[in-house]
Amino acid sequence: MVKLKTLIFDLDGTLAETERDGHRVAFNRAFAEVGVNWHWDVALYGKLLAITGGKERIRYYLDLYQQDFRPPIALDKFIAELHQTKTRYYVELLEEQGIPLRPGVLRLFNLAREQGLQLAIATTTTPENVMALLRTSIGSHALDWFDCIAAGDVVRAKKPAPDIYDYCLQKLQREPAQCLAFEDSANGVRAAVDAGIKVVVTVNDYTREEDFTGAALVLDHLGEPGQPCRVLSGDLDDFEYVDIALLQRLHGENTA
Ligand code: XBP
Ligand code: MG
Repeated sequence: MVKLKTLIFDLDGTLAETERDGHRVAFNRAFAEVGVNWHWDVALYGKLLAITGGKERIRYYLDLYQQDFRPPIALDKFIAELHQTKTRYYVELLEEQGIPLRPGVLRLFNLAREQGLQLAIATTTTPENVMALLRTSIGSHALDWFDCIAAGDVVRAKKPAPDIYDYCLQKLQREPAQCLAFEDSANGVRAAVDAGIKVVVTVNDYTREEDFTGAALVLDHLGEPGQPCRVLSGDLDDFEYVDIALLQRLHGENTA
């Protein structure tokens, strides 16, 4: 029996609802600062989320909606600088108003640490953003809770490619069967599943209707005592919220 050793968390949409009121707002502020009249409203941003990675998302938007745009400098450089501006606005936004963690996230981090499970992050977003979210939602000490923070451009192919999970497994020297992943999107599920890792999904308004084929469990959120989670697919047994015993059962360990 392979024991569950490591919980690997996606960041955006899974730890916190960062997309609509965080990244999207930061993109729009960056567009205004560099003087382009682009605006990503809530619905358009939902479509653009099909492409992971901020730089990749800007390029996708240009290909689809701004074919006449001629950048003042080479396009790669223009996008990279625009994206740096966006990251500055995103970190500022977190520092000024914060974005809370989703239900059950902090509780699960604490339980995992108490019960000797390792924590890691595998995300498409930029490393500064991971640090800023952990720092502003929990505190700087939380950065030490994660044995691997795999983020952004450390791999060439972003989710739905499995590369970021492969990278994380390699850094941690873990087998996929020793881990469970937590994701909010179909792209994230594909990445985890293709890396051979079982995945629990907590949906949000942008991802609720996506195809989560291959996920072990799909929930509305991780739940808290007194705030039970709802199952969208899979089996929660008698559990009202996600805890380590449930994860061990899902992973295939006999905890009886
Ligand atoms: C979500 C993403 C990211 C963010 C924006 O990543 O696709 O691109 O939307 O962040 P995940 P950047 O769900 O894997 O955490 O602009 O820094 O890419
Ligand atoms: Mg996500």
